[in-house]
Amino acid sequence: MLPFLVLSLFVSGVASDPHWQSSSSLFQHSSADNHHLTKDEFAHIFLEFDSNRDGHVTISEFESGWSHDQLRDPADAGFYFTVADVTNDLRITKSDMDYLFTVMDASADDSLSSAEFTNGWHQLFETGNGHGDGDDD
Ligand SMILES: [Ca+2]
Ligand SMILES: [Ca+2]
Repeated sequence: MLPFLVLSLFVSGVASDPHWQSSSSLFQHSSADNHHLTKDEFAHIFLEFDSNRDGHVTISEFESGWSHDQLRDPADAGFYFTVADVTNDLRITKSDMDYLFTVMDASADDSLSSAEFTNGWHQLFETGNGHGDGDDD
């Protein structure tokens, strides 16, 4: 009985790995060659939450994907979503992802190095300063 319980906890809780916990592990997880992140690989970070596969991530998809991982703080979901939803239309679409990618791609060569990604991620999600237009009310 107990081994089964432990196993099912493991499968439900740990199977989706906590890679959003750190930007460098997120980079390693997402980059095929471990050196660069293409625009598609970057988009895939967000599209992992797109449970109905329609190409954009709604807040409810994001929140349910997020809370799947017990190691993430559920209170962070809304914050991350708000930062990623650059266009403020309550869905993370290709335009949002392209914008975030372009902001992070300091050398403008259409790929993100590990440094560009971790710096950009830190700027966006760890300082809470993703929207630079001062349009808070
Ligand atoms: Ca969707
Ligand atoms: Ca959006």
